[in-house]
Parts: sequence; C-alpha cells; structure tokens
Amino acid sequence: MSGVADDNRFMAAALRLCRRNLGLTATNPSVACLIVKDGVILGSAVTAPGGRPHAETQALAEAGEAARGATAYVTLEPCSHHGKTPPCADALIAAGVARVVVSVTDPDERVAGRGLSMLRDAGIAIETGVLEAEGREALAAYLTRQTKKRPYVTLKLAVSADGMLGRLGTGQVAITGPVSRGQVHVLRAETDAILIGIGTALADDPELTCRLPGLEARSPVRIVLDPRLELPVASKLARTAREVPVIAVTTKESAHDPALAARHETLEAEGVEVLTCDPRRLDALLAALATRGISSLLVEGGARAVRSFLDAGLVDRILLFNGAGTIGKDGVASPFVSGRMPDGFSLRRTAHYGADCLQEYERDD
Ligand code: AOF
Ligand code: ZN
Repeated sequence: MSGVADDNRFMAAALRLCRRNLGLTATNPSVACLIVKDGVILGSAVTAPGGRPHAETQALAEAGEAARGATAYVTLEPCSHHGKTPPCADALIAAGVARVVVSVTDPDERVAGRGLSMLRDAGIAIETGVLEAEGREALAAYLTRQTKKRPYVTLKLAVSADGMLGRLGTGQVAITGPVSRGQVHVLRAETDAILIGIGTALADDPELTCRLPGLEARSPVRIVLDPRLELPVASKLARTAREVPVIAVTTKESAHDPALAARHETLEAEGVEVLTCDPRRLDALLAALATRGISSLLVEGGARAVRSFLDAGLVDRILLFNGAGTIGKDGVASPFVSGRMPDGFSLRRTAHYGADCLQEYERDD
C-alpha cells in the first residue's frame, strides 16, 4: 500500500530522471516512467533520444512479468494515440499494472485526458496531479509549445558588478567564471535552440555549442537574427554549420535585393540555412520555430535582441548571472540588472557559482 509520501518520493525521482533527456527528444517531451512494487523500482526509463520509444514501454520491458500488480509513476499522462508507436496506455493495461500515478495531463489534442480514461476503463486506479508544479516546470518547454504554439523562451545574461554586458568593440570579455560557464553549457545541452542578434555574432564571434566533455552532441540549433545577412562565412558559426545547424533569419524583402541574394547563396553554400521571416516579427518567428518542433529557446544576447524579446512579451524566464568583476569605461550597459528587473517577473531561485551569483526570474502568469 503506497501512501502520499511514497507517491511524492517516486514522482520526485521520475521528475529528476526525465530531465536527463531534455533537449534530446524534440519534438516529443522528455518523459520518465518508474514501475514500482512493494517499494522497489522494477523498471525505469526516460523517452529515448529522438523521441521514441516512449518512457513507459521501455520501463515495462525492464520490469517484465513483475509489472503485474505494480504501480507506474509517469511524469506525463500516458499517450492514447497510435502515432509513430502504439499507445502507452494500452501497454500499461496489457502489462497488468494495478495503479498509474501521473504528474501532468497531456495537452496534446490526440491525448488530452484520453490516456487516463483508457486506463480507468480498464479498471486501473489513477492518481493525477502528483507534484504537478514540479512536473509543469520539468515539462515547461513542451507545455508552452503545445498551448502557446511557441517555444519556452529563456533569456540568459551575464552582467558585471557595474552592470555591463561586455566592452564595446573588444570581442568577448569574461564576466563570469568557469563554474557559471559550465552551467551555461548544461543549459545549452538541455535546450532545442539558441538565438543571438547579428550585432553579437559580429562582435563576439561565438560558437554557441555545448562543449562539456561527453555532451558535445547535445548542442542546440543556432539561430542568428540577421536581416541583412551579414554573418561572415569565416565566422565560427558558419564554419561549423555542417556539424551543428545554423539558421540565419532574414526578411522576405532580402530576396529582391541582389546584394543580399548573393549573400543568401554564399551562406547556403556553407551549410547555413536562410529562413525568411521578418526578424522584427518575433511572434511569427517563434511560431515558425514551434512548427519545426522547437520547444525551448535560449536567447543569449545582445542587449538589442534581449530588449526585443521583452518588448514583445515573449520571455518566460530570465537567468541573470552576476559576475564579481567590473568592466569600467567603454562598457555596454545591460538593459536591466539585479534589483531593477523588468515588470512581471519574480525571483524564483538564487545559486552561487564560484564568485558569481545566478538569479532565476520567472514570468508571473
Ligand atoms: C508518452 N510517453 O515518453 C512521451 C509521450 O509522435 P509520437 O507517436 O511519438 O507521439 C508524440 C506524442 O506522445 C507527444 O506529443 C506527447 O503527447 C506524447 N509523448 N507520451 O506516453 C512518452 N514522450
Ligand atoms: Zn506513449
């Protein structure tokens, strides 16, 4: 007999597990499933890279015959549709589980409560909403794409103690230390796409990949807002475009400008995808990215791109890495600093990474 404390404990474990494949399962969410009997975990799995197989079928396969009479803990409602794989609800019924505990119901219109109904109709006991707030956080990217038809947007800024993002015309300046940088690379690994403005691409020549040992294959798609297609073919982004995709976003009018048309061709020859979607219409761009299955977007600057996303009301979370050092004169001022944040965001968490302090703010609604 499992009580509320056990349900919370096993769901917490499942929610930790599902984070493992964040950024790897697009367009699917990363879901985790535990098969538990008499307090023992008999099977555990997370949605496979690429999105299939789903978590439940793998966890059930691991538990085998022992799944009969067990409890399944699933972070998202089991699917009920015949998509690229048969319904997980059917697999749970066939395996003879006695009880299914779910954190979040699935807004996918092919599922939306049907998974739970199928289980209930088969006589399986159901518990939903277990650790739902934590579940919604773990599934935020997927839930945002499903319900708002756009990716979940995180702004990441590194700000010096005197409120600067960098120094004018000097390329990349170290504002935060190695531990914070490691955290940013973890974030990149968990994110489907990363975006910067052309100003930052030209000034910093960043690569925007995840370079943590062992996680290099988890680099996000890299996007540059580049209305006039100024991304140099010699930039690190263009030079690595065949290994990790790069998308340059330009305007439809650019197709009628012969100079831009030539740059368009040159970039494409380097393997850069040119997407025509007005970079000033961020809502349209985000809708296009969501249609491609991108559920999470990390905006890494510069000041102008950050402002545009905030002005368009398209930011879900702000990660402010506060460095200990100062930049001094010629600094590029951050659009906001700790203590003077945009309206509508509340501080959720702080963490210390070496001499740096990370503050995580979340949109209030
Ligand atoms: C589950 N377990 O591990 C995941 C689920 O294209 P398909 O057939 O793979 O279906 C994608 C949908 O499956 C997705 O939109 C979401 O509703 C669900 N994801 N469901 O039972 C899982 N990843
Ligand atoms: Zn499924």
